[in-house]
Amino acid sequence: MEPVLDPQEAITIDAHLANGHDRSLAEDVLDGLTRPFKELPPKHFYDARGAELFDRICELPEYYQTRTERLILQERAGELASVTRAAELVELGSGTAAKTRVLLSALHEAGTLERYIPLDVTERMVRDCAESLTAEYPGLRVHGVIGDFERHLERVPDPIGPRLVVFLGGTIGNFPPGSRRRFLREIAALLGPEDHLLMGADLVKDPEVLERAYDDAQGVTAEFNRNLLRVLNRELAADFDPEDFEHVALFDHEHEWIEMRLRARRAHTTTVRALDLPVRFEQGEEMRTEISAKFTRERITADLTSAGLELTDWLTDRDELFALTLSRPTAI
Ligand code: SAH
Ligand code: AVI
Repeated sequence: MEPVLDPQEAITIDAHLANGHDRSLAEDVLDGLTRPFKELPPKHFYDARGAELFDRICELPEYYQTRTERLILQERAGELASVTRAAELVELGSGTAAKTRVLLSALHEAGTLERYIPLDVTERMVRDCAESLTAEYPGLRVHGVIGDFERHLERVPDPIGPRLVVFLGGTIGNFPPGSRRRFLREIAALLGPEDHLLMGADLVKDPEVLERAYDDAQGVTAEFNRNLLRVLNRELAADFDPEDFEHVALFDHEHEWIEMRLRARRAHTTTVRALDLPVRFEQGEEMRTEISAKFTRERITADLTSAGLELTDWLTDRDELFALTLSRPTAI
């Protein structure tokens, strides 16, 4: 018999954002919009509307990443469950945990899974996911962490047994190379000698395929990009007209990453009233809103090694569009 847990016992939620997140948005805007080349970090895309638009992106024919990663997980989840024997799964940037269910089911069937720890900046997603997963997996405890994975990793609760940390979707590609390695070191600090990290990485491929994935025919990614301006309007009383900006997605061959930008259609000045900050845009001026790095096996292995992690398995699809890396702390 599965143990039956009272929903109140099964779910714990820790919230670490409160006003802190607003402060980080204000700091990022003050820093990023006063630079000669304007830039904002991608974590601010994900308010309720941004999260919904991201879900729609995942269903787009051009956005091969989600379905490919899901397929790899479906093919290999049983094996991952028996190798890791994880009692808990910690997920960074968990979102709706749609693909995670494949892993949770395999660990549940293997009889090792006790706890799931989703960590995400979007409060609603952490709460909804805790409720649905405790209903779907009898006996599972969910300890949700509403937080910023760049600031709150030390708030992940202490382990209760073998741990599997997962970082899916290729979100590691949204870090520039230097911070990527620093972040991987911080993730490594969550792992004991028997624990594992499973991380998704989008692979280098035909630039046309990549650019289409970030500039889809229906314009969903364009709307996701422009949603950032709506976040600034709401949170910081800015007066952007999103229609003043055009969505740009291009592959940077030198760095092997996609850049998303917003290009001003006309010269104008907006005001971020909460910061008393006028921001001037010239016609055609571009603001960078995201990088999404594409990897080779060599590059991701080098990043993991520099963080004290050794690659133990490389899981990919037949066309090598996407890969999942399984790694663990390097034995000393
Ligand atoms: N893991 C899911 C979602 C990927 S989208 C998937 O593979 O489909 C990126 C997710 O990371 C979003 O849910 C977003 O809210 C979250 N996120 C982005 N930046 C974050 C940050 N700095 N800290 C915590 N979560 C973040
Ligand atoms: C979350 N992250 C991995 C996505 C990506 O592909 O870099 C975000 C995204 N941006 C545009 N489309 C999807």
